[in-house]
Parts: sequence; C-alpha cells; structure tokens
Amino acid sequence: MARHNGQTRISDVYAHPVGRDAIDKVLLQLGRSRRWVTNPVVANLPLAAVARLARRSVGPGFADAFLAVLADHPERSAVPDGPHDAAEPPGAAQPSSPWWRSAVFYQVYPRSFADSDGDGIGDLRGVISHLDYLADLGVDCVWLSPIFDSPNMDMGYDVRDYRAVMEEMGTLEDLDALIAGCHQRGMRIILDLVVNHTSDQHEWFHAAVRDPDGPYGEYYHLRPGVAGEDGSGPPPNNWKAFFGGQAWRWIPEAERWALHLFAPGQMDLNWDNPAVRREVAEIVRWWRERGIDGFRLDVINLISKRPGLPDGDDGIGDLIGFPGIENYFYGPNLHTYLRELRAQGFTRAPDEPEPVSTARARDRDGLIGDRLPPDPVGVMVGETPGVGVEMGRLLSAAGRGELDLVFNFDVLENPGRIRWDDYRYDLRYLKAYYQDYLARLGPDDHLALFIENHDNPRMVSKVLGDQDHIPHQRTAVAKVLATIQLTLPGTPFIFQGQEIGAINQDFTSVIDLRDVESRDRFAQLRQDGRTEAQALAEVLPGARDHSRVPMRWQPGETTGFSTGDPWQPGMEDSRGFTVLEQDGEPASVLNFYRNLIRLRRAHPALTEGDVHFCAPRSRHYFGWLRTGPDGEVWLVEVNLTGRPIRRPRQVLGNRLDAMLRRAGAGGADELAVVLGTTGTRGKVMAPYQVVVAGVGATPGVPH
Ligand code: TEU
Repeated sequence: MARHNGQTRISDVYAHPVGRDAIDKVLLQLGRSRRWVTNPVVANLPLAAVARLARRSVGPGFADAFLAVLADHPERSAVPDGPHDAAEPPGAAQPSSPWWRSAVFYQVYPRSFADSDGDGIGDLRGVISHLDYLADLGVDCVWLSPIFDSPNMDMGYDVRDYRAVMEEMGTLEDLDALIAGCHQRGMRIILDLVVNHTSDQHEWFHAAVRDPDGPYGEYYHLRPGVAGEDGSGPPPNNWKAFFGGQAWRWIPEAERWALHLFAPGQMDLNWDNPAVRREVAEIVRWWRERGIDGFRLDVINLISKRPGLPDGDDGIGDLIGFPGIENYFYGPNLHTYLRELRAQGFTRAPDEPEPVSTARARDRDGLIGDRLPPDPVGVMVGETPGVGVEMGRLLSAAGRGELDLVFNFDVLENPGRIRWDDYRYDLRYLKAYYQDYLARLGPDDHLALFIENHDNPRMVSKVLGDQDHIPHQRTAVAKVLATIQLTLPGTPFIFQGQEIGAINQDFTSVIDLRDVESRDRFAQLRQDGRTEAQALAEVLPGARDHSRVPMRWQPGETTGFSTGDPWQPGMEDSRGFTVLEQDGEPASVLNFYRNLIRLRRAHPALTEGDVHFCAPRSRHYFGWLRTGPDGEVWLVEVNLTGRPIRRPRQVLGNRLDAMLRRAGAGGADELAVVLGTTGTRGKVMAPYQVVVAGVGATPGVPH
C-alpha cells in the first residue's frame, strides 16, 4: 500500500479514512465546506502544494505532521477483510443485533442526581431511590459517571482506587444494591472507566514517585529534567493540557516531569506498558463479575501516544488549540490496545464465573421477563473527542473487535464554532450532520446519538439563547431534540435533566462555579488582563457547570435533590420544569419522552428500520421515513426553526402518498399522527413543530 507523501494528491489523502477525518476537522474548524477540497482543482493538487497555499491557516509544518498521522494508520477501510467477527476472540461472537443497538441509555451524574443523606452531594442510595422513575421513563441502560474513590480534582475523573466507591457517594454494598435494582427492573448498568489517566493520589503514582526507575515508574510518562537549580528545566515537549497550561508537572520528589493531558492531578498512564494494560483488563473483569454490563471509556482515543512524545506542530496547535494533539488523539497502537482490552477485559472467558447479577428481560410492552444470561461481551462505549466519522467507524464497526459505540463530538458545535463561543446553535446544522453521518455508515456501523452530557452546556439554551426561559419555546425545542435523538437510527444517550427540558443556569459569579476547567479558564483570562465581568462572560457560554447542577425533582430551593445545601446550587427559578410538575402534565417534556420511548420500544421500525430522508435539501424542514422489517412505516417531521415553515411538496398530497406506497405501506390516508404538537398535517408547520406519524397507527392525542 503506497505510503502517502507530499506529492500525494488531495483526493488520495481524502480517500484515506484518517485523511478524510483530519481534513474534515480542519474544514469544520474553519467553517468551510468540503467543496474546498473535493472540487477537481484542489482534489488533484499534491498535499504539499495545498499545505503551502493554506500555510497562513495551518502553518508551515502541517503537511509533515499530517503525513505522520496517516503513516500510523495504513488501514484503508472500516470493514475488516474476510468474514465478520474475524477479529472477535473465540466464543465472543456478538448476536446479530446486540441489545445496545436498540437500547435507550441514560447518563446519571451521581453527584447531582439525588442525595439520600443530606450532605448536599448526590449518592448511590439517591440513585436507587429513583430507579422506578428511570424504569418508567423506559431506560434500558443506566450509565453512571465516575463513582470510584477520588480526591475529586475533576469530579471523579481522577481515580484514586478503581475497586472502591467514593466515600461521599456510598459503599460497595450500595453499588451492589444499585446493580441489583437496575437488573431487577430490566435495566442494565455501565460505569465510567477513566484509564487514560489516574489521580496523582493513586497508589500506582505514589509508587512511581517513590521509585521512578522501578516498575511503577513505567506506569506513567515520566521524563527526567535537566541539571540545574530545581533540576526541572524546560518541559519535555510543547504539549498543552486540555484545561490550560503545559501538559507536564515537575515532581521534585522524583526529579521527574510527569505528563497530564488534563488537570495537574490527572497523570496519564503509559499504555505502551503491558502491565498497565493488564491492570485495566483486570479492573474491567472485576466489575463485570459484580454484574456491571459494560463501561463508557473516558477519552479512550488518547491512550496511545506517539513514541518519543515529539513536539506538536505549532500550526496544528494554533488551529485546534491543543499543541501536540496530533501525537496522541489517534495514536499508532490505539486499535491494538482496544482489541486487547476487549478480549482480555470485556469478553467472557469460557471458564469465567457467572456474574453476581444479570438484567431481567423487558419485552416490547415494557413488561419484565426472566433473568437474561450474561452478555458474551460487556458493552464498550468510547468517549472519543476529536475523532471523525471514518475513525469512529474504524474504532467501532461490528467485527473489528474494538469498541461498540463512539461519541463523535462534532455534533455539539456549529461549524467554525467552539464550546466557549457565545452564539445561538443553528439546528439546521444538526440535519446536515446526521444526514451526512448516516449516509456514510455501513451495516456494521451504529451511531451513538447524544446532544448533551456533563461536559457541555444545555442544548436547549444553546439553541434559544436568552429565550430559553420562555416556557413554550423551551418545551418545543426540548421536544425537537428528543424527537431527533429517539427516532433517527442509532443508540440514544439521554443526559439527566434533558427529559424535563433542562436549561443553563443564571450563574452570576465565578464563586457559583465548581468545575476545574471553568475556574482554570477564568483564572487564565484574569491573568490575561480581563476584568471579572469580561472573564465570566468568556467562561459561562461553555461552562460544564450548567449541566452539573442538582436534578430538579420538585419545586423548591433544593429542588428535591437534597435536604442539605447542594454542593453546587442551581441558579434557576422557572415554573413547570421539575419532574413533579411535569409528571401528571400530558403535554410536558417528560411525558413526551415517556411516550416516545414507549413508541420506540413497541415498534421495531423506530429502532431497526431503514431510514429515508424526505426533502433532504430543505434547510428548515427535517423529515424522514423509518421502514420496519415488518412493513411498518413511520414519518417523522421536525421544523428546525422558531418560525412557521411550509412543508416541502415531497411530503404533501399525492407525492407523500406515492412515497409511502413506495416504502411498502398503505397510502397517506392511513397516516395517523401518534405523537407531536398537532393532530393534523397541513401545508404549514408551526415553529419547532414535531410530528411522529405511523401508517395504520392509532392516532394519538396531540401535545
Ligand atoms: O472529557 C473529555 C472531553 O472531551 C472534555 O473534557 C473536553 O475535552 C473538555 O471539556 C475539554 O474541552 C472526559 C470527561 O467526560 C470529562 O468530564 C473529564 O474532565 C475529562 O475526560 C478528563 O477525564
């Protein structure tokens, strides 16, 4: 396979999965269309020539740095050569449609979900007390953000002991009860595996500091300093940390620099060390024997660093904002280490003992059935910031023996925007993003559908800006996001609070913020000379704190989250946006989620069905058909704007009738609106209107 070089034509580079994603990332960052590289003129230009032309945007060293990343990944296609499951270890063949392909995942941020002992910090007993709520919502799998013992420099994403529960969150017995409680209700449960780094309080790091030349010294990326005053000298390379500052911390006791891509207390593990990989596989097996059904794997695409940890290219560093990123965001051994982890940690060995507990089955009507046998492989959900569509396929396609699902973060910001920008998110990008993504997936691929998590502000607020306090707009946009996330092909991940239309908080001072990233950014901006008000204004649009305030269970100061003072108080005084207020309200966001998930569970077309986009070029209208294995056909429609729009002709009258018949269904006269904000379908859609209609379905009550 020809190696790429500066003379390689752009079209050949773009044909390479990594080449494609990297170029798409640069174009997305610059807010430019793909036509910039797919037009015949540029497509036939050699890489070096284009890099020279784009020198001002990407810097002089871009081509070489880019070629180095390409050389790491000679693989051309996501689909493994030869029969599927070739890469899966013996006995681990996945069922044709594994459970997680039709499941609804719900992310719990335990620190802010429910506090059972009044200390103001959410805990495991708090989650247990709301399991019926989650089961009734229709959740199939609960994802718990980190609950492991941690000094909480980064709210649990800095683990001190992987086999112990964080004291303020409870005990191992509490976690066992939570696992049993989920399984009893037909829900699986996954934990959050943070193994790109450990806390600097972890025993491994203490051992490494005590004896940097000993075995634990090799567990981390430690580098000697230079002879001089404190022996440190300049850091080993120019890499910058994600939370700001250099990515190296001088450890005087060890007279070593230690790498940390996140906070100074989050020390990157050296995955090139087989002992480290064995440790991680054993941790996974230990929890799976306790009944855990899999893991979300934190920043898992960062674990393989380029040998020698070379300096990053300044041009790429300026463009992406994190110098050095090309040397670790998709490292040379990533695929190998993931395959090994899947085989050694996540795959049931023939002689493996039965897990303490497994989930009970749940049928299409939501009724609980018998206990299921253990899954052959625990589910692996990769958090992969910076990874594009093609890399995502290489990391998660069925039969490759790596991850099952990946989070692609390009959905979260409009082109040319970053999380910190104060702008109104244009939902029309969501249409373009999903139509493109789904068009590029094959039968072995499966999309993870998420729009919110604990690392991002609330999407309803990103779309509505300061209109997010207007109840009918807030409700409408929340239902738009739910409809897209729960009826497009893929596995949805709902983040706590989304189901009641949660919005950003009215923080007024840095004192209100708790997140290390927000506070570090504020401090950096102050250092750069911003006033307090200016610094706050540049932190709040992207602050992760917005999504980490207590769950709004009921009206009141502490929103039913705790009888004590919450660790981070919410700053919102709206009416009608708590679980209690929405529970009995048919038109509420909560009941819309419940009805939509119930519909999804009952109708295979909405989980396994093919998708056909209607009027794909319409900018304001987002519509698609889902056609099921049993001939069922569903039409889903969304007005992506806050203004009335005309329905495209393709989905009206005879053209709709013909389209439905072509899809193998009856005619338009049999189309019944089951869910949505109106019972009928006219020429015009109301602002942010949604419609879920089924051919031959029982008409629902419009809400
Ligand atoms: O997040 C990684 C990640 O993508 C975000 O941290 C994002 O990059 C960040 O906000 C920097 O812009 C994971 C966890 O979800 C996050 O909570 C942790 O802080 C981080 O890893 C480190 O473990």
